[in-house]
Amino acid sequence: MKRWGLMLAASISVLPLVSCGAPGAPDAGGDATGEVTQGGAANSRLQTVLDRGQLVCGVDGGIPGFSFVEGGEYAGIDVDTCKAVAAALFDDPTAVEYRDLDSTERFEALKGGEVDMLARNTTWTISRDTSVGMEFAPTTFYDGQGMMVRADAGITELADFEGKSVCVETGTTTELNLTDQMRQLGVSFEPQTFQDADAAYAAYEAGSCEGMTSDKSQLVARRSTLSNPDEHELLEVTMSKEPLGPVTINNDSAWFDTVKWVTYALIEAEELGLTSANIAEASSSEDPNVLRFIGAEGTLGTDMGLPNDFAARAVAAVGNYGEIYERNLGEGSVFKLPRGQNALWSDGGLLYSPPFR
Ligand SMILES: N[C@@H](CCC(=O)N[C@@H](CS)C(=O)NCC(=O)O)C(=O)O
Repeated sequence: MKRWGLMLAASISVLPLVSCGAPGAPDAGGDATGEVTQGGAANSRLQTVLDRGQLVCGVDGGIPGFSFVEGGEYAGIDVDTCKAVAAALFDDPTAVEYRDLDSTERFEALKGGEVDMLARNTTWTISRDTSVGMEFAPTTFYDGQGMMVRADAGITELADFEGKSVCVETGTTTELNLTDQMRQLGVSFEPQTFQDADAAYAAYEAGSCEGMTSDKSQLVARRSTLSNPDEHELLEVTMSKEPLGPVTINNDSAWFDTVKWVTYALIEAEELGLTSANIAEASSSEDPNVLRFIGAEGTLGTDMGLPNDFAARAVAAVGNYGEIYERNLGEGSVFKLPRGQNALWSDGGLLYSPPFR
């Protein structure tokens, strides 16, 4: 298989920002309804989740490395995000009910309150963030759209799809990017759309389309489940930017802040050198950043309506981002994907947490 290339890293410049707020006096939070939700769970889904004692997390459920049932248990990088939130709230990473959602039902499930959050390979786009009514927590996997073909198909670039067909799942950025790319290249191809990923991959495997397109991480993961993985390869092409991360509903800043800062906590822990193995001893650290992070000093957690040690609980349960990545997608997994853009900013990647201050 051709190694899937990393997307061109967007160059990011890091500007020092100076906060003028008094220490320990967080800015008042508000939302589009004008409702002030800072520092508490009242009228927020945060309270609903706390009262229920369990998080309902919408996942894909069919993507090894992201969310997949193995030996009766959900596992993957998306699943670990759900577990981290449950651990932060309840000190119990198992306090999660998972709901498998397909691409077309995911946003309605969130809007209808059927799930509290999505951790489901969902790309952050302007329309989803605005008109669709979602809030995007930090990106947990920087991806890009790829194309899988049979190794012996004689297809080496998108232009080779003239008169050929591509299987794609409907309701995705994938479907839209594919149309854009082929239009730009002037290639007439036949899209075969499916609502269900299993049906799309089955059609591709049965030869009813010459190409299968999706986020590259998914293609790599799904390729491992085909009958003869070595007969399929990914083209050296990246059609889009696909920043994937957790999602909550608009106009609930207390809940959005919870999911956002638990996610950041996993990234910040890696930067601070805090792991599932050493977090229990972190209270003996002399680094004020560590002490604030774990809640041994300050009131960062309680100011948000969370346990003050919410970040430490999340890391104790699932590890820092680096541990999560290695276990599910990196060297500790069958995929052995290099970190690439998913490395910390300080290692040349794109992962960056604002300060825990
Ligand atoms: N990241 C893209 C695609 C997400 C997506 O739902 N992709 C489909 C495949 S194109 C999927 O995950 N199917 C489930 C699976 O592969 O098991 C988006 O947010 O629209």
